[in-house]
Parts: sequence; structure tokens; C-alpha cells
Amino acid sequence: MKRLLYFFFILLTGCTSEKKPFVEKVLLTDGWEFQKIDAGRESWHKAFVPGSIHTDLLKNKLIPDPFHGCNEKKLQWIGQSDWKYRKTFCADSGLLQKQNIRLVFEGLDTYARILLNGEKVLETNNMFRKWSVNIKPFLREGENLLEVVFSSAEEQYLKDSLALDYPLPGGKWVFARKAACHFGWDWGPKYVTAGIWKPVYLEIWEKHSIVDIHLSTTSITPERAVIKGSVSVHSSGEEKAEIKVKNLLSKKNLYIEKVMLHPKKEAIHFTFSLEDPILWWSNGLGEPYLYPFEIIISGESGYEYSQQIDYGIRTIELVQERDEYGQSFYFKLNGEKIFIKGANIIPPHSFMTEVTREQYAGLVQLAAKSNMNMLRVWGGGVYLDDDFYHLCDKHGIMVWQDFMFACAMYPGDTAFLENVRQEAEHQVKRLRNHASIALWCGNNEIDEGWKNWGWQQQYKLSAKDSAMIWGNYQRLFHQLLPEIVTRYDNQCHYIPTSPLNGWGRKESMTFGDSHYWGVWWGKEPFEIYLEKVPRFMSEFGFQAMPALSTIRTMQPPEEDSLFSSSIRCHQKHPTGFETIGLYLEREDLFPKTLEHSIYFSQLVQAKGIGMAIEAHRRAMPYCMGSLYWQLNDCWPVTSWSGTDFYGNQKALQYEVEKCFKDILVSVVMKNDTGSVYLISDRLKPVDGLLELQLTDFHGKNIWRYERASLIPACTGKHVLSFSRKGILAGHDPAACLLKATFRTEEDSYESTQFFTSYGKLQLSDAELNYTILPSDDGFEIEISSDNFAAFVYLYAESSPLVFSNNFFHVRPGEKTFVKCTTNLTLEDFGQQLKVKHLKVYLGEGI
Ligand code: BMA
Repeated sequence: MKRLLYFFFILLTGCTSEKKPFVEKVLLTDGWEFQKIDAGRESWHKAFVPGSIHTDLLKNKLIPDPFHGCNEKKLQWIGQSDWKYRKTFCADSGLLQKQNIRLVFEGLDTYARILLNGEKVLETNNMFRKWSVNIKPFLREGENLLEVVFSSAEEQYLKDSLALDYPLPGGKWVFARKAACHFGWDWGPKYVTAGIWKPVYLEIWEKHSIVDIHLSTTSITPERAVIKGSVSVHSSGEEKAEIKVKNLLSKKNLYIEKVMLHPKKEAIHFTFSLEDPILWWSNGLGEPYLYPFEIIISGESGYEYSQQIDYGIRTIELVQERDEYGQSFYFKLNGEKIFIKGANIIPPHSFMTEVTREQYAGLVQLAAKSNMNMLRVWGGGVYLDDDFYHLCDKHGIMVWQDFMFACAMYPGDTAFLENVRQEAEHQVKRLRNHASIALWCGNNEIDEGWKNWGWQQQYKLSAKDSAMIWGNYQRLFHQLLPEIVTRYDNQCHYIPTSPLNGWGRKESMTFGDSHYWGVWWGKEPFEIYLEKVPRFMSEFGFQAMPALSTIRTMQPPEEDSLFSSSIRCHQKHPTGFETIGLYLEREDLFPKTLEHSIYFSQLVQAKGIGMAIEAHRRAMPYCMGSLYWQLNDCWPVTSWSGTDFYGNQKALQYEVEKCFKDILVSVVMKNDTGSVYLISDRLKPVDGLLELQLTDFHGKNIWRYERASLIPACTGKHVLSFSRKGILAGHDPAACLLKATFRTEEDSYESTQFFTSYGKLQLSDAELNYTILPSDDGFEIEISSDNFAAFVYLYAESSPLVFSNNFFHVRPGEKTFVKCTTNLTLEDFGQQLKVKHLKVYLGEGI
């Protein structure tokens, strides 16, 4: 008999050793096994919990790498099968005497039956809920058998759709409270996972259990911030207790009070204040200051509960007001109207249990380094882990949080709505103490889909069924979810959907937020971005290929060709490569090899999205936000991401970093007229010197302009216009570049403008010289060139590498230093590093 020891550990930080915790937790993550439901008696394999069936099969070497080649096609049977997990654990007489013993699953994906000693104790149908059940009546002294039986979410879809007498537009995710993208998306594989995807444990308590703590700031003045708190508690007996709020940094007690805990008291309410509060600011505007509060509840009997909450004092408002143009959409942080800069984030892995804290940290730090102040957690994925939101608090990245509904019409029966209510309550309560949470949004593109995507005809919906489906939509997104946000998170706004209007409608440019997909889906030229400027752009994007080292993980080098079968299997948009090709042609770029495709697609993506971001910022305050699609990937793929699955930054990511700096000098050409704008996000006016310099590629000066300029706080202004013909004075436009620089006392901001497509540039051959110098955590590369070298590209063939700068220009006589953090040895790094530039790719061979 396998006897598993259970161990106690103190649930939350801060409990002193003499005090006993209110609630003891016994982790049940070890010793799990799994098998296919119809497999024979012997075929049990070791399971890793938290995990998923796909990762368990992979770790047991029972399936090939799901991300390699076209393996996705071969592995669909996993999602269509049912699976069983089991483990045993031991309960001694001491445990059985405890008053309350609950089995808690922080997350089950998705349709599961839980049996304890052969008896069903729980049935689940929502991966976004926390499930907990009293198991005291089912426990035995000695060995206990815990089984979790997962039924296929795909099969469940078939059952659910048969039970409904009309079709629901969208996809196979409509009934399942499960990440929509598990069923395949236009950037992700179809892996319909199942598994115990979050920790599982026993929760044991005698008298009291603290369910939840909520803090909210009720008023802020420069002298004082007032914070209201409430602690939800379950008690099975009476007890005198003390509640204390401490600032762990100053070691000061902010609140102490005696309370009486008893079965009828469901919450303890308290209020405390802070003198001279330090506010939480978003990245770029100030310090995202967090107060380390500890909330301690100690009972007379020696039991104690304590929790640390790193709390930010701030106000965030979303202002949607009718105005002369339509309806505004802007955020105010601490009373200041701010321009939002950021991206949409998708699940960082197809198998979410594989995402480490380091990976979350990498993504949030990337957002901060890219000068972003907001990420939108997109509604077709998952509510992310606590770690992610803590990191956003710490780095000043505000979070636009979608509820997990996307691109489909959902059911409206009572059971479904109740399931969603429980999910939403759990998620809002889990996330509401985070300073970073800025907005709750009901869904992604459902209102737009219903009104613009022709679903009614496609699914042949009768007028009656249409009315019912739309009624259900209203109940869910216009009643249920806003009620929950209002009740549980009074600090944040709710919007039912994003975008407010479909991109084909003219109102999408004047009312609320917009997803502009005329570029890419509509195949319009990038220049349309200069005209299609909405009040807030919450999605727009263009695809590029990932780095060569990422492609190497999908296929061996001998399979390299422009679009091998593996590369095609890792492109999920039906006409993805054709669309990329069309835009490359417009830029006079014609790839001959895989490497050309990678480099050219990245250059063109960066150019298009950079143009859009600059247009949005120039239009401030009419337009007050720019969130491009998409920050990251969930597997190695050609997609809209700025950074690929293994962390290689595409040209876009470097471009974004420049375009999102607090000050932007932007030059825009329309026919013969060039216009120069200066834009600042700073909360105070800024003085500086604007310099424009037109040179040929050999560095010869053709035209120069200089002027002192003051940019008012938080706005953009047009500084001057020029005639292209005039400044070129007969020089070949294809051999010149215009550099615009704005210098402040501390910093300098630059932008470069060419006058023809990239493919037509008359670049001379340039020989790059580079030296690799070892540095603390990697290498520094010093680069120079004998001639002007455009878009210098550093990469490695087989290792993911992140460079401090990339896709930059090197002028003769200048030295550029680039850092690379890596564990590679000097020899390996030297062998792997490739340094190329545009002229090389435009030439015959590379
Ligand atoms: C957006 C998103 C996703 C999709 C992307 C690219 O509208 O909401 O549904 O992946 O477009 O097509």
C-alpha cells in the first residue's frame, strides 16, 4: 500500500511560529497517475499536477512534441478522449476529528467528475472557477482514493449543441467555460486540453476560515488617503479576536480593533487612513508605489490569519462622454488624462501550466521596457495567474481585463448564467486588490460579430431565434457582468464589449474604442492608418515570421524552404502568407529564401504598426490609446506578435519601444508635403531643441533645420511642414534619409524617414565590423560600418537571443553598442551570431 505522508504548511506569509493558522492546507499535488479511460488495468502513467493531459503524455514520452512539424494534426485524438487521474492519500484519526475538511481545486479543465473512495463528491464544468467541497463525510481513516475523471470538451460540445434547437454562432467553445483558443485560433493550435491545471489541496479548519480580503480607497487628498477594508469569514464557533493592519515597511500599525467572530458574522469591516499618501503611477509617469500592508486576524484561542497585500493608492477612470465628434474613450489616472500605450496579451503557452513566473516576469518587463503602460488580457484565453497581476502592479502596467468570452454567441439558460456568475465573482474578487486592474470588459468582438459578420444568414437563424440569442447576450453582458463588477469592484469601470463598433462602420472612428482591421484583413495599404484614427485603438496588427531559431524548433535545417509544410502548419491564418506577400510587394521586397521572408516580413510589420502608433499619438487628445495586436505567442508561429514564443523580439518590438517613448518626434509624408510633430506624454511641459537633418547615404549634408521648441504637457503639436522636393533640391530621394531629433536636457529622441519603399532604396554595399566584448551577464557587441547600413539585424541560427537594440541604422564613422544577455560561451556566441543589413538582403545572395 502506498502511504502518502501529508504535510502541513503555513498558508500565507507572516504567521509567527507560536500561532496556529486558522486554516491548514495539505497539498495534494504529488503521487498522481493517469490513464485513458478505456485503457487496460495496467496502463497507468505518472502524472504531473498541476498539469494537463497533453503535457503528461509528452513528459511520459507517449506523444511527440506537439509544437514540432505538423504534429498537431496527429494529436487531435487526445482532446477527443476521456481521461482518468487518481491518487491516494492518508488520513489519520487526528485529521478526521477536525471540524471542517474541504477538498479544493483551484482550477479544473473543464468537465470533471471527482470521486472520493468511489463516491462522487463533485462535478465541474468551468476551468475559470475555484471548486471546493466538504469531504468530511467521505473520508476514511487510512488510505483514501481520489479520482478525477475528465470527459472530452469536444464531445461535450456535440451533446450540448444537440440539446439546443438552434445553432449558436461562433465555434466549439460556445458552451464550454474553457479558453476559446484551445479550440484553435488564427495564431494558435487546436489542443483541447483537460487536467488539474491549478493546485489541489485539503483545507482544514476548526473555527474560522478567511475567505477573502478586499481593500478599496474611498478618498484621496494630498494629506490623506482613506482605505476601506472588509474580511469575509466563515466561522463555526464564537471567539473574541483582534484585527490589525500593519505597514510592513514603516512597521506602523494602521488599524487595531477587537471583534467578535461568530457563525452569523460574515464579514469584518474596517477603515484606516494614510498620511501624505504616495500614489501609484503607471510606467513612464511616475513610480508604481505599493504599500506593503499586512492584515492580521488573531483569535483568543491562539489561531491566527495573516495576509500581505501590496496595495497601490490610485484612482482610475474611463471617461466615455458625448462630445462634438462622437464619444470619447480615455483613461484618467489619479485625475490626469493619459495616453494609453500597449498591446493585447494572449495566453503565453498552449499548455498554461508550463508558464513559469520567470516567463510572466519576462513579458511584463518587456511591456515596461517597450514603454507601455497597459496590457489587454484578451477574452479568448484565460484569466492569467496571480503572478502576472503582481508583476503588473510592480511595473506600473495597467490591465484591461476582458472576461473570457470571444467571437461567439453564448447560451442564456439559468444554469449557464449561474456558472458564469460564480466564475465572474471569483475572478473579480481575486483581482480587485491589484492597483493595475484598470478596466473590466465583457467580451471580445461579440457585439461586432453579431452586427457585422453575417452570422444570422450563415447560421440560418430565424427572427425568433435571433431575438432570443440577442436577448441572452444582453442578459449576460449588459446585466449580469456589470452587476458583479459594480458589486465587487467599485474602483473600476466595466464596458460590455470591445470594440464598440465594427471597423467597417464610420462610427468606429468617432465613438469609443475600435479594432481596425482594414489593414491585414481588408488588405488596405498601411497609409490608411493615417486616416483611420479612432478615439482609442484597442486592436490593429500585422503578421511577421518568427526568428530563425524559433523555426528551427519546428523543423530541421534541411527542410528550410520558403514555406515548408512545418512552416505552413505554423501559420493559422487562412491566407496569412499571401497577405504578407502582398504587403512585401508593395514595399518592393521579394523574398527568395526563408531568411529573406523572416527579415522582410519583420521590417514591413514594424513599418506598418509604427506608422499606426505614430498616427494615434499625433491625434492626441482626439485619440487617447493604442494597443496593438499582439504582444506574444502561445507556440512557435507566424503571427501578429511583436515577440515570438521563445522571446526573440521581432523588428516590431524595437519599433514599438521607440514609438511609445514619453516623447515622440514624428515625421509624416503625404504626397510632397512633410509634416513634423512633437508629442509628449509628460505631465509637465518640456523644452528642447528640434533638429532636422537631410543627408545622402554617404553622410553628405543636403538640408538642415533647427529650432527650440516647447511641448505642452500631455499633448501633441504640429511644428512645421516642408516640401519634399524643396529640401531634396534635386538629389535622388532613393539615396537620402531625413533624421529628426528632439533633444531635451536629459535625453534625445530620434526618428528616421526614407523617401521610397525599402526595396527601392539605393544603398551602397556596406561592410560591417563588429567586436564581441564579454560583459557581466552576456556580451556587448560594438558595431561600425564603412558605409551607411540600414536596418542592421542581429540574430542567431539556433539560440533565442534578446538584444538591447536591433534593426537600427549604422552610419560611417559611428559606433553602435548592443547588449545581449545570454549563457552562451564566447565561442558559441561568436559562432552563432549573425549581423546583416538591408543591402545584403536586397542583393543576390545572403
Ligand atoms: C482580433 C482578435 C483575435 C484575432 C486577431 C487577428 O480581432 O480579437 O480574434 O486573433 O484579431 O485576426
